Amino acid sequence: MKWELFCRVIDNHGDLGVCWRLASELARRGEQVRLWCDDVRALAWMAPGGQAGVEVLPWQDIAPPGGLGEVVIEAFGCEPPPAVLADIGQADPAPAWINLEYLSAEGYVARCHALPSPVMAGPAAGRTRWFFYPGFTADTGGLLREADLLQRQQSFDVAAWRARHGVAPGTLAVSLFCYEPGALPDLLGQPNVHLLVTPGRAAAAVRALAPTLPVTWLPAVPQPAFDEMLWAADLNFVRGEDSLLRALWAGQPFVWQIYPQDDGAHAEKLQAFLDWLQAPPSLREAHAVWNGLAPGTLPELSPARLAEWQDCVHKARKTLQAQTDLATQLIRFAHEKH
Ligand code: TRH
Repeated sequence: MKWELFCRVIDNHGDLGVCWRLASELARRGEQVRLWCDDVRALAWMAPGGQAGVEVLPWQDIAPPGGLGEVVIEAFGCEPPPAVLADIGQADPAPAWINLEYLSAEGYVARCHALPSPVMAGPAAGRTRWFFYPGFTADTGGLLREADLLQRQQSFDVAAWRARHGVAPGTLAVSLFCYEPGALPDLLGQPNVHLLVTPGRAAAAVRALAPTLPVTWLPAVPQPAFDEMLWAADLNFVRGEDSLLRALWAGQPFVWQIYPQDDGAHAEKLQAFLDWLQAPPSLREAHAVWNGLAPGTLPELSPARLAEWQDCVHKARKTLQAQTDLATQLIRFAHEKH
């Protein structure tokens, strides 16, 4: 099928990061995707090689050249431009029009997944838009997982990566992709740590604290190389949406800095995720402190503690691997609704 995927970048890299992973995975499965985005600058490092089957276009208020695709996806509730809405209103048959939502482990996700939302006004009046919720349980839209992910991971050389990045044998390699967590000084004070710092906000936050421990300042790398960093580290600090999922697939212990919301809704969202994860108390405590939701300091990163966290991640990953991935579900859903 032909897919029109609309993405607006609000801030940071998750909006485009998720859309690019989805677009390229759909294309690898034989779909044809046009990705319409208002700010594609990050693709220069996230996906410098592009992907056969994905055409990237600037966000513009025009009818899609050559006719509207059979599927229209608006990512995270960004409404397509009026000319596209007019096409949706007129196309016969109507396209499968899908709102791809943010990822959450909260209970409303399963309740709202795949619900219709009839459009009452505007150029697409009379059409139906469908909610598609990614999620961690079988009654949701599932999670993005490339068909070749496991194979790529199995053939990856962890030791070579660590040597290339100057990680001395016996040190704890900790990757850092975060905003500005108040508990960052705690992490910098942990013994025997080698920090792998991603560029942007994480690097600025670390630089401001003048760390004394060994640090590798990483460049911005393509998504597959970002995944490799997560596979190579002993502990991953991730943030937002896409890197959380990648940390889960990596199977290494991780601590997630959730995207903070003004109304504080992120606290409940984090809780729901930790409940789903069946996180042990020390991992919950680390999340509370790292997200500024509880006073205190990060627990010591001892080998026994990291082994406990890893065990928890492995169990969760195994459950997820038995579920149908998002691209498979989305293709099925689009066929059904077209
Ligand atoms: O950048 P983020 O904080 O994005 C956030 C979240 O998506 C959040 O839910 C959303 O509301 C907000 O943006 C607007 O974190 P996230 O989601 O992990 O996205 C980062 C992307 O950047 C991810 O696809 C991985 C990619 N990346 C690389 O490909 N290479 C790199 O070197 C780095 C540092 C990141």
